[in-house]
Amino acid sequence: MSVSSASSNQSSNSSTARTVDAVIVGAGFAGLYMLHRLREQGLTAQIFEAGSGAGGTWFWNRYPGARVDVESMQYSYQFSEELQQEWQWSERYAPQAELLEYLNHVVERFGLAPDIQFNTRVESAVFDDSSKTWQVSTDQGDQVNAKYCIMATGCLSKANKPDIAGMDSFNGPTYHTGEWPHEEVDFSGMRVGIIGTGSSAIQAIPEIARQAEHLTVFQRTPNFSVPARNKPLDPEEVKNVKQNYGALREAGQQQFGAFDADSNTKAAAEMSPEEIKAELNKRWQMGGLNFFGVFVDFLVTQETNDIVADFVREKIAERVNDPETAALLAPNTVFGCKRICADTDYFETYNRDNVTLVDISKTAISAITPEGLKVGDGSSEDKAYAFDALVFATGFDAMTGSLNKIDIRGCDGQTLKEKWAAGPLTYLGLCSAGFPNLFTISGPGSPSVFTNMVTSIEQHVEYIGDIIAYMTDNKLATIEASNEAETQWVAHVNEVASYTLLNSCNSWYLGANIPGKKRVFMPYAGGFPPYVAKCNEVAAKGYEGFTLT
Ligand code: NA7
Repeated sequence: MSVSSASSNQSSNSSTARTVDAVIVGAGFAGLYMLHRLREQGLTAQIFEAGSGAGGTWFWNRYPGARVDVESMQYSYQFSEELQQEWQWSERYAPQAELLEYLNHVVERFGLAPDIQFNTRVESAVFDDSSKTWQVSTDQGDQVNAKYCIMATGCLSKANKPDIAGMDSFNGPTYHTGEWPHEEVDFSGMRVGIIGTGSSAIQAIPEIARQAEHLTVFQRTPNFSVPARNKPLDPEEVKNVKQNYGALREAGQQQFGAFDADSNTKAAAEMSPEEIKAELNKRWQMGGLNFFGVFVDFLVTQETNDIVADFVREKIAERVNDPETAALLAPNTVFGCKRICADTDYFETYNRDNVTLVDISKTAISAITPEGLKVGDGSSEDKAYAFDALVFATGFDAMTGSLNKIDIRGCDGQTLKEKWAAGPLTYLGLCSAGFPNLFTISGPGSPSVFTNMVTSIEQHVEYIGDIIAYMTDNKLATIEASNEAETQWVAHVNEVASYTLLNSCNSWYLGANIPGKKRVFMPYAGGFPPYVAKCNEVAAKGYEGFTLT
C-alpha cells in the first residue's frame, strides 16, 4: 500500500516531494486519532499542523478561564480502554492546560510524533485526475502526494477579526481569545476592554475582572448561560465511572448530543407545572450542558422554549444586583438558538465595582483608536473609551472558515470555496461531490458542534478508516459523493433545521456572525444516533450514495 515512508522530522521541512497514503491536516482530537487509526491499518500518513504543538482548539484557545463545557470523563477518547482507564482528569470540566496535557500524552502514548510536522500550514490540496492523488503543498515548501486527503481542521478554528476602522491603530496590546499567546498575559493594573459576550468571553470575563484595574465589556447580543458548577472530581465517583466506563459511553451514544446528561424524555406539555419547576431546578443544580436535557422539545416547541428562557432570565435577574445591567444581560432570543454557555460567576462579575457593561446593540463600535475605541455612528459625537489592553472575544468563521483558507481543488480544477459559495454542500458532512478521496472530519452537514465533539470525531475517524479499508480490500482508486446523494443530504440537513427554532437568531451555526457569509444552517441538527444509523446504513449498502471507481 505505502509507496514510501511517511516519516518526517518535526523540525526538518523537506522540500522533496514524497508520497504517503494519506495527508491529514490538523493535529487536534480529530487529526491525532485519524493518524493513529490509519497507522493501525498499516497505512502511511502525514499530519501537517500550523501550530508549534498538538492540541488544535486546545492549543490555540489559551485565554484565561478556557475550559471544556462537556464533562471531561465524557469529553475524551473512548477508542482505547487503557487510555481511558489510566488518564486522571482532575476537574469535572477540564481546563485548557489539562486538555492540552492529555492530547500531548496521546501523542506520546501512541508514538505519533514522527508523523506530525508542526509549524507547517497547508496552503493547497489539488486533485490530480491522471494519478488520482492529492498533491498537497505547505508554506514550508513541502510537496506531498497522497491517495487520501483528510481535513481535520476543526469547526471553530479560523478567528473572526471584525473589520472595524482603525483595527491596527491601538497603541497597547490586542488579543483574540482564539489566538491567545503562550506566555502568560498579566492584566494587573490595566484598563481592559473586551469585545464580545459569547462563550469565550463568558469564560474569560470573570478571570480578567479579577486581575484588571477595570474591565469594560462591549456587548452586542447577550447570551444565555447556566452555571457550570465545576468542581474537583471525587476519586470515588471516578472509580465508579471507570468500573462501568463502557456503560457510560454506550449511554452517551444513545443521546442527541453524544454525551449522557440523564436527559428528561418528556416534553414540557406532558408535565405538570410542579414537575416543570422541579425539572428546571434540578437541571440548574446539575449545572453545565446537562441543561440540554431539560425537556425533549425545548428546541422545537416555542412554548417550551419560553418556559426555559423565562426561567434562565429570572436567574440572571437574581444574579445581577443592578436591574438595568441585569436587563441588558438578559437575552430575548430563543434559548439554545445560539450555543448555550456554561459559566463560573459570569453574571456575578457585573456586581464588581471594576466592571462596566456597554450595550452596543444599537450603536456599534465605530473605530479602534490609538487610545482605545469609539462607539457611535462615526460622527464627532461618538463616545471614546481609553484602554491599556484590548481583547477580541469575537468568535470564529465557523465550520467552513478553516477549509476555505486552504486552496482545495477537486476535479476539473474546481475549488471547494467556489463550490461552497452559497453554503457548504456535503454528503453526510464527510465528502463533497467533485472532490474524490477528500474527507472532512466533523464537516458541515454532520452533527459535530451539537454533540460531544470527541465522540463525533471518533465516529468519523472510524468511518473514514473503514471506507479506506474497503477501498483497499476491493482495489478501488476513488470514492466520491454522488451529486444526487449530496443534494438529498443537504436538503435533509436544512429540513431538519427548519423543524427547530434554530433558524431564529444570528448564530454562527448559520454563518450569520460573518458579514457577507451566506446564511445557511451548517451542522446537522438531527442528533447523533440517527446520524450514526444513517452512516451505518450507507456502509451496509456498499457505500450507497458514493461513486466508487
Ligand atoms: P461567539 O459565540 O461567536 O461569540 C462572539 C461574540 O463576539 C458575540 O458576542 C458577538 O456578538 C461578538 N462580536 C462579533 N463581532 C463583533 C463586532 N464586530 N462587534 C461587536 N461584537 C462582535 O464566539 P466564542 O469564541 O465566544 O464561542 C465560540 C464557540 O466556542 C462557542 O459557541 C462554543 O462552542 C465554543 P453577536 O452575538 O454576533 O452579536
